[in-house]
Amino acid sequence: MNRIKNTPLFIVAGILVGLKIYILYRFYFSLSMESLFQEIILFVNPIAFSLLVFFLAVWMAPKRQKKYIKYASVVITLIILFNLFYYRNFTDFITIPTLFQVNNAGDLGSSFFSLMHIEDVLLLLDVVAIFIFAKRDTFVVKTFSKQFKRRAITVSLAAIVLNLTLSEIERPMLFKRGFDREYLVKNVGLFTFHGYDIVLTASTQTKRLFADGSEMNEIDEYVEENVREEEKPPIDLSGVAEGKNIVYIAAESMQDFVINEDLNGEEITPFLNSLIEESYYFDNYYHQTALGKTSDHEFLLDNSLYPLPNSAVFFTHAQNEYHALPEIMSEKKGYKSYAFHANNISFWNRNVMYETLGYEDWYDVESYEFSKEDEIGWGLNDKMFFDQTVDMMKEIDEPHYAKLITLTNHFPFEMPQEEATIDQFDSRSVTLNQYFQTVRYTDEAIERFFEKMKQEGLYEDTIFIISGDHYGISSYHNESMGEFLGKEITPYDEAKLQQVPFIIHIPGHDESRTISTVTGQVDYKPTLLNMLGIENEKDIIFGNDMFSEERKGFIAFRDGRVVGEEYIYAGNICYDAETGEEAEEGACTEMKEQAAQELNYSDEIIYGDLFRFYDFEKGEILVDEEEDVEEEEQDEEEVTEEDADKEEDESSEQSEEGQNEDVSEEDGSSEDTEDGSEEDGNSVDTEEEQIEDSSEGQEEVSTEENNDEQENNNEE
Ligand code: GP9
Ligand code: MN
Repeated sequence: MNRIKNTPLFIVAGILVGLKIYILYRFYFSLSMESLFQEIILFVNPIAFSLLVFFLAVWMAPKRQKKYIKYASVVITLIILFNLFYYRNFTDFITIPTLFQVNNAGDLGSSFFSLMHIEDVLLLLDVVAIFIFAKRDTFVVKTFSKQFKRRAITVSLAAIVLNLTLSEIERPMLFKRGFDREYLVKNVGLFTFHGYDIVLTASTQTKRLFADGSEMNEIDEYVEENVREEEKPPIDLSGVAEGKNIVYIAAESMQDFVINEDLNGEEITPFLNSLIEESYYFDNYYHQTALGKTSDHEFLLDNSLYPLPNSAVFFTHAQNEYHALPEIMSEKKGYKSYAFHANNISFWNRNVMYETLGYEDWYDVESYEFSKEDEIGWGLNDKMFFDQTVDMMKEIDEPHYAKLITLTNHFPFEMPQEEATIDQFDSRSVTLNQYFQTVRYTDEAIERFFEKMKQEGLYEDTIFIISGDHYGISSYHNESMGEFLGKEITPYDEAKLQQVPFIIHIPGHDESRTISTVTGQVDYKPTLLNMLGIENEKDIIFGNDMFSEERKGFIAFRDGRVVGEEYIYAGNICYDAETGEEAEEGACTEMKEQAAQELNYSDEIIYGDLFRFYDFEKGEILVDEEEDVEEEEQDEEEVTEEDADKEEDESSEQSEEGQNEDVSEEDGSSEDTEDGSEEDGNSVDTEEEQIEDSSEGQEEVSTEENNDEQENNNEE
């Protein structure tokens, strides 16, 4: 008993609050637990965090110690409760940007009391206990020895390091990639997550703050000279999709090497192979994704901008202004866009980003009915996913753009063997061996989808686009991949392995063709817009219509690799694109430099949120009217003050001649400003001057910064 009584108060508080947070994670939030390892992290994290917070008390004098312990427990509890109420309303955690979204805060306010549950009282018990202990001096509060302080800090820091190490093992690059707020909270805890969010918001806002739109001049010029096409593509599909529904299927991790390929004499993707016979098939089409994987591919497709080098843009820049496909399709042709994906909508921050990009609505895991037996790998199997999606598609508005994202063929490509319809490959890589089975499963699911679309009478009026989002088999499996392909994998082959299938199937359209020009995800937006007959000449894009002959001629990867029509730059070697032989030095230089420049421009747009300054109709930089009005008002105020001064001066008998001259000069200029045309002319001039001045400075800064980032990325 004495021993317990001798325990310092901060330790008791640390344990109580830590346990409370654990109980909250485990029983109040509905966090999905995938493994025992995850369970361990979920327990270690709150204890580690709480110990760190309360152990800081050892550095304080006894009186302050008590206060600190009491207040810390209150603040932690308030943060917890606010998150809990928010979670009950939005199944998500609070972030700074969402907190400032008026409707979010409003929603929460109006339903505040209905979000409180009786069991929430339990979350206050520790605070009450801590207050009583502090008042009655139940536990020790004293000045601690230096040695004790050092030990306390070491223990708490060690607990945090343990937590971060475990979470890094569970989810590598968690902070860089973001994934999902639920993953972050599960692995590093609510409070570290809030810290991360604050740092993230501050850094994105700072970069945004320094941009003034002048940067767009150079970017617009580049796009005009190098990207925008003058001629219509020779295969004129312009307008072919007009008024039709568009269905885009993102086949998870589907690479092109499986198409028209056999395993033990059996076709791996029999349905897609047969579909290709009646479609446009691009067999030299590349994914260009980075850390944000599936979400990067979605970003590339909708915007024709590049993903970011060091973070998932869906996560870090979801509040930016974009000029995305769904928005343009809606404005120009009245299309409504929908996304279907049987995962949590907060994964990759899709709930926020879809709204930004102009999606009308989305259907996530909550919209699908299934039990545990219907799951393969990451969730609902693709066959049931498509079945239920067709039913939902009957209900959505027309014409629509529907994005369907599959899930079964996701790493680690595991599936019940009784459902597999093709043998595994036989190599040292279990991942590659299994891959063929899940790919086949998705192929069958897509076939079923087509059948059901036909049965439901939805097929004829729809244009189907099927593509892979990114690689499934990483270079880690090169040896086994080499066995499958029957050759040793060089950096050249590795680059070519980034091809994902791209198929456009137009029911009732007679022509079919395999097109082998170098194309990539950045080309999707202009291609689709042309097919829809949408004029979009002034857009800022980095891709071309895939059917065009007037193409840039290269596809830039985020890691510095570039695939061109004649050369491929990979692994710091320039290869002949045709033969895979090393080419003469310098053959890749021009293409490489242009690719790097494009990536920089794209990054500048995203970091600076530059589209808020650009008029996409006119292809001009927007003049900030608000700022102009403010400036005008300020000018007017100054003039009035000066007039008042002048009157004062004039009325004073001691006024000096010089002063009067000054005033009359200023007075003269004020007359000029009254003349509307003069004023306009003046303000434009000054603005242009400012734009030129600042654009040089900013260019330098951001290019350097981006180069640095790219180098880092390359090293990784
Ligand atoms: C997640 C799914 C898979 O919802 O799209 O994402 P990935 O891990 O491939 O980026
Ligand atoms: Mn994916």
